Formats: sequence, structure tokens, C-alpha cells
Amino acid sequence: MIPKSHPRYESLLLRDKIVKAAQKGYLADSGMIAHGRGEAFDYLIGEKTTYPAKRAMYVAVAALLLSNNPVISVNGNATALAIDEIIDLAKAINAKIEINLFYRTDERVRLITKLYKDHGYKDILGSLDDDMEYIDDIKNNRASASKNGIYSADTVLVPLEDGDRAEILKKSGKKIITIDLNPLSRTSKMSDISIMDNIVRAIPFMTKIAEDLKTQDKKFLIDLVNEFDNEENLKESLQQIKIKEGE
Ligand code: PTJ
Repeated sequence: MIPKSHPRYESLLLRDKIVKAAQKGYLADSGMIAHGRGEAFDYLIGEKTTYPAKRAMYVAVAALLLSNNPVISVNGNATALAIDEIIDLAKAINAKIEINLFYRTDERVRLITKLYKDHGYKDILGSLDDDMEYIDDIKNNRASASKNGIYSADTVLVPLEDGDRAEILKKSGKKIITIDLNPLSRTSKMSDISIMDNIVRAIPFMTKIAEDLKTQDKKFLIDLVNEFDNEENLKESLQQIKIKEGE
């Protein structure tokens, strides 16, 4: 039990979720390392959502609302940290959710499928009995995707994605949105919209944005997307990383 008075309470709570996911057997072996890297970047931005991240989130939600077949891709870490929030976002933007594991094993897919179902989300894609295809005929596990999900999606939200998979998705012509605390990662650099924020803050914030943007007309959303420059926004994101003594 972590005492609420602990100065690093929020951060320890997230570690606890990651540890429990590992114990339950659905976190990738390197999921803890990935979490640690994310933690370090989060520390350096003051564990707060920055202005460039907020801007990217508005654009991302606009792009998702404009899509015909938007899909949220989920892995072990994303599920451990934000399963309910991901389900809420999917409902708010009318997106599908697909299990998409970098270190795919049948056992992990089975466990994650069960978790989404237990949390009330029945239509999870990418499960063991789903119809899977290879993107652009690349016969590699990293290119496998659900026929009705990522395979046919026009926009994919990939939180904490590995660079190889992001590259395959990008090359297949899909719009890629990532949530990644590391603005220097390959995934952040090759995505169309990169949100440098912690998934636990970003996903609920995007759900709120969706409620607001749903009331706007289509032209407003199109302008938001067209006026966005991801490279420029990533540069601004990088400038948010500050190392100051005593903070
Ligand atoms: O469950 P699997 O098999 O799909 O594997 C998932 C991981 C995350 C292990 C796999 O995709 C992987 O190895 O990813 P990488 O290449 O380590 O990239 C993960 C990125 O997510 C890194 O750039 C981290 O900085 C970032 N990250 C970690 N925790 C968070 C985060 N970004 C946002 N929010 C976080 N909480």
C-alpha cells in the first residue's frame, strides 16, 4: 500500500500498475524498461501536460473524428495504465480498439482480450479468434493486423508504439497518431501527429476534447488538422524538457 502522503505517490501508483500487469503475465518482459524510459522523460517535463502536447491532442482528436475507420491500438503497457480511459475515448470518438502487441504471444493476447471484456468492452479486435491479415503483404508478426481494424483503418492511434511497427503502418498510407513521452523516438518522428505526454494524462484529456470538438462543424476540424505542423510541434515539445537544479 503506497501512502497518499508520499511525494511521488502518483508515479508510484503507475509503477504498481505496471508491476501488477507483469505479475498477471500480460506485460511484455521489456514493458518495465519502456515504462522507466517514459518516467524519465515525464520527470523532465515536470509530469504535466505541456502546451505543444495539448495542441497535438486537439489536432489528433479532430483527425480521429474526421476518419472513416479510426482504431486505437493497445499493448500491454497501455492496458496496464489506462484500460478504462481507453474504452471511454473509443466510445467518445467512435473508434475500434485492437490488441496489437510487439512481443505477441497467444497467452498475452488471451489475457488482454479477457481484460477488455471484463471491463465491459466486448468488441475487442486482434483477439485469437479474429481474422488477421498482413499489412502490405509483409509476412512478419509486426505487420499483422485485424482485417476489420488496423488493416483497413485510415487513422490509427498508437500509444507507446515501437518504431518498426509505426514505420509499417505509416508506409501503408495510414494517418498515425502517437502518444509517446520521448519526442526523439522513431515513432514520434515518423508519426503524423505526436503527442509528447503520459498516456494516463493524454487519454482522458482527449476524451474531454472530443466532447468539445463534436459540437464543431467539419470545416473547423479540417482546418485544425491542415494547419498543424508536426515537425515544428515536436521541436517545441523538445524545448519543454528542462533540467533545473532543485526542481
Ligand atoms: O506490449 P507489447 O508487446 O506491444 O510491448 C510494449 C512495449 C512498450 C514494451 C514495446 O512497444 C516497446 O518496446 O516500446 P519502446 O520501443 O520501448 O517504446 C515505448 C515508448 O513509450 C518509449 O519512447 C517511452 O518513452 C514511451 N513511454 C513509456 N511509458 C509511457 C510512454 N509514453 C507515454 N506514456 C507512458 N506512460
